[in-house]
Amino acid sequence: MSRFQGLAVARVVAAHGRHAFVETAEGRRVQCHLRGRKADLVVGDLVRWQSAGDEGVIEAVEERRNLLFRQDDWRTKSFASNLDQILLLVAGEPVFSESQLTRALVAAESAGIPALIGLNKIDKPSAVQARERLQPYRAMGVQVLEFALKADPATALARLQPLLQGKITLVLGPSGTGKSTLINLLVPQAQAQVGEISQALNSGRHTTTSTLWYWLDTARSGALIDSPGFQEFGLRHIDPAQLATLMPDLRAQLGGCRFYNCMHRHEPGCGVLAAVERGEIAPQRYRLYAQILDELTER
Ligand SMILES: Nc1nc2c(ncn2[C@@H]2O[C@H](COP(=O)(O)OP(=O)(O)OP(=O)(O)O)[C@@H](O)[C@H]2O)c(=O)[nH]1
Ligand SMILES: [Mg+2]
Ligand SMILES: [Zn+2]
Repeated sequence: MSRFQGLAVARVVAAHGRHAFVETAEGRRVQCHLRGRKADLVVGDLVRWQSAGDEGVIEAVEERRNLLFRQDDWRTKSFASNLDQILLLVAGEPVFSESQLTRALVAAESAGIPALIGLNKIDKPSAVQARERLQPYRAMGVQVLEFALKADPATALARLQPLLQGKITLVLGPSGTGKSTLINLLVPQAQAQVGEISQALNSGRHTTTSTLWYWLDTARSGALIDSPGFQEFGLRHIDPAQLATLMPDLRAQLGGCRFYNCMHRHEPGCGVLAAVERGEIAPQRYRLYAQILDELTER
C-alpha cells in the first residue's frame, strides 16, 4: 500500500510531460504538475493528487491497466492508458500507409487492447481503393466500419455509437483523416469540455497537437480520446520472435512450421511461407512482417 492511498483519485484528461489537467470525481478540471522525478503522465492515467493553491500536485500514478505506446530509435511516445479499445481511423485521402496501420495494430495487440478500423470519407472515389487495401484486415478478423463523417453524419453516428458507448476509446490515425471531425460529431459539447485546455495546448490550430479526453455522455460512462496524427510508428519494444504472434493472419499459420523457432524468412518447411504461396496471407502483409522483423533484428 502506498502512502498516497488516502489522497483523492483523479483522471488525466490532457498531459504535457510532467504537467497535466486532471478531472476530479466531481467533474472539476484542475491544472496539476507531477511531483518528483517520475515518468511522464499520459491521458487516461488515474492519479493520486492534492490541491496546492489554484493548482494541484500529483503525488502518484496508479498502476495502468494498459498503455499504448510506440518506441522509435531514441524515444518512447505514449498515446494513452487504461483503454477499452482503439479506433484506427483511415481514409482514401490522404492515402493511408499500410505500414503505419499494421504497426498500430501490432502495438495494440501487444498491449492487449482490442482495435477496430474506421474507413472515413467513403463519399470520395478514393474510398474504393482504400476499401480494397483493407480486405486482408477484414479477412483476419478486424472489424472495419465505413462512413463519411462529414458527408453523411447521420449514418456515421448510427454505425459508430453502438460500438463506442460505455467504452473508453482512443482515436488514432494519420493527420487529416477526420479524428477531430469524429469527436465533434459524437461529442456535441466537445468545445465546451476542453475549451480552456485546448486553448492552452493547441493554441487555436486546426491540426490537433495534443491528446485530449472527451466524455461521450453526461453520465460519463464512455469517452473518446482525440490524438495528433502520427508519421512514424516504431516497434522497438517488440520481441522479434513474438512479432508473428501479434499479426493474426500470420499467427493462424504458426502451427505449420517445421522448426519451433522459425522466423518465417527462408526456413524450409515454414507454414507461413506456404500460406503466402497459397494466397492465404496477403503478400503485402508478409512484406510488412519481413520489413518490421528486419528493423527489429538489425543492429
Ligand atoms: N470528403 C470528406 N471530407 C471529410 C470527411 N470527414 C472529414 N473530412 C475533412 O477532412 C479534413 C481533416 O479532418 P480533421 O477532423 O481535422 O482530421 P484529423 O484527423 O483531426 O487531423 P489532425 O488533427 O491533423 O491529426 C477536414 O477538412 C474535414 O472536413 C468526410 O466524410 N468526407
Ligand atoms: Mg485533429
Ligand atoms: Zn515459419
